[in-house]
Amino acid sequence: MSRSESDLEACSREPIHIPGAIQPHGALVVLRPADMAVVHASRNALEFFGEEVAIGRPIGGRLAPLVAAIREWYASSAPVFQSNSVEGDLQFTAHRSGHSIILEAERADTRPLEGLFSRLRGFVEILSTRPDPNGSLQAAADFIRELTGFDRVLVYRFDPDWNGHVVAEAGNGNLPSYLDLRFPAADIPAQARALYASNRVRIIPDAYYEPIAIEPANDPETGEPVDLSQAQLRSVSPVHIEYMRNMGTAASMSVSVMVDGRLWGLVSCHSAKAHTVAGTIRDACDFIVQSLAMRIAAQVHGEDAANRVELSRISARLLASMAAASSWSEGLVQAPEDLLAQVGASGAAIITEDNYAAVGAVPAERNVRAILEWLKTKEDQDIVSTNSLAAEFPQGEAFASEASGIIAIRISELYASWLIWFRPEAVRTVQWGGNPHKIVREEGRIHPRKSFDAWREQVSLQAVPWTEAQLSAARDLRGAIVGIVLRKAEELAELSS
Ligand code: BLA
Repeated sequence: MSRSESDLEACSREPIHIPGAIQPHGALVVLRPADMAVVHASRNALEFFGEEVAIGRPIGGRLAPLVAAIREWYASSAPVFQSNSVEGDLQFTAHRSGHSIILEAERADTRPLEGLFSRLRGFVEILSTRPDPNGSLQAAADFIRELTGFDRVLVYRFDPDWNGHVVAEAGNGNLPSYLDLRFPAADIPAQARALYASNRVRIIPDAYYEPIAIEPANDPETGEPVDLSQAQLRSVSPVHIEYMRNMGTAASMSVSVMVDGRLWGLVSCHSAKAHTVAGTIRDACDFIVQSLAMRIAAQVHGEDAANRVELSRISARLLASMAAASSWSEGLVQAPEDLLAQVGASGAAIITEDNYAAVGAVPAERNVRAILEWLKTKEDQDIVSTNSLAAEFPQGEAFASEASGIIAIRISELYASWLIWFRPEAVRTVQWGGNPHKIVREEGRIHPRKSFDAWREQVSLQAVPWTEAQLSAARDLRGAIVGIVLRKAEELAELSS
């Protein structure tokens, strides 16, 4: 069965922030700030917090110093509270959730973190001195693997459609290599990606865990379930647990790579057997990944700036050429290389009331005119673009080799003047981690695929997608041409008056 829209929607509708349960490697209580009374507690609270914690009663006794510290933090603006137990065996973390405080306890790492800071410094050094960005991705994967002891660490990058691509990997051979494989967007549905953009680190030490319920399920005052968006121990989606088991991974940790406020990718770690990483090391991983993200952002900004400079040179030459010619269309045709370079196209056609001109690789004129008829049906759009013309305009399949990608800009409504850029079909082979079209549906529910063996797909009738920058360059040129056309019209009007 192939993946349908509704399958994907079903995945992204699961409210993963309110599972009503936690994973068993720690315990959680929800406190009312006014009196530090326990409103909710996970069923295993006794095991971690001791008898001082009981639903409906303020925390006190042996935990009084902890409560005092939490009060002090609550009055401050720090987002997260962290402290170790007096014995040093537990790590407490607290954060605000609505009008409540969520306090979590986990086993602390009692091993000394010898040399962690000097190793972190060494890593930042590598980032700042390695000019090639792939070297930084690899260095981060290597370092995180060494620090956490996971079997395999992947750097996973999202494409504009939210499919993922494994761009770096460090492993010890216990798990198969996924380097260079792609994974479909639905593997990490939209609500999970949104959550991961705000809460950057998550761990599932044992995919065979039994969830621990939070009691009571709903707040007696508000009737709302506990929002675990920012919790460390949140019990994870059963679909994802199944996914991990199918993948042969019993443990997973992933850290969000945020670039310019957007989820760029994840550093995703796995082990074949259950494996845990203490909070301190997870924090170090977050630091490593955010340092990597800054390096990536610097790279992206550098490339953008260089492209903008190049583009402004091209645009300036096109404007000069149009100004010198008797018409805008003639001006563009006289600078064919710049016309194509403006958006990175292989061909362009200009259709005006009384003229037809083409440069580079374009379909036959009658086919361009057929595209034009289709464009005219898009009355409200001044710019139309696609990287798969045949998908929207089936007739286009016949000339996909010149025109799988188009950007069309409407210059004049009145005379149906258009400039259309073309890109050829780029047949490519995508190597997926398992057949992404194979969705398993049993008992009325969607299940993740069972095999993640490399699966090759030939993608045809598609061009290399236009980038945001190229579309905006097309829009800019349209603005310039429309300006010229208007000015010409005014001059003509003045002459004739
Ligand atoms: C979550 N899916 C995730 C996460 C990853 C992946 C990394 C984050 C949780 C974690 O760190 O383990 C996917 N894991 C991958 C990918 C690779 C990997 C792509 O190792 C590749 C190397 N998943 C499905 C389908 C659905 C689905 C069909 O395959 C929906 C029906 C859902 N995935 C799903 C959900 C979550 C998830 C709901 C959120 C889990 C949570 O945080 O509660």
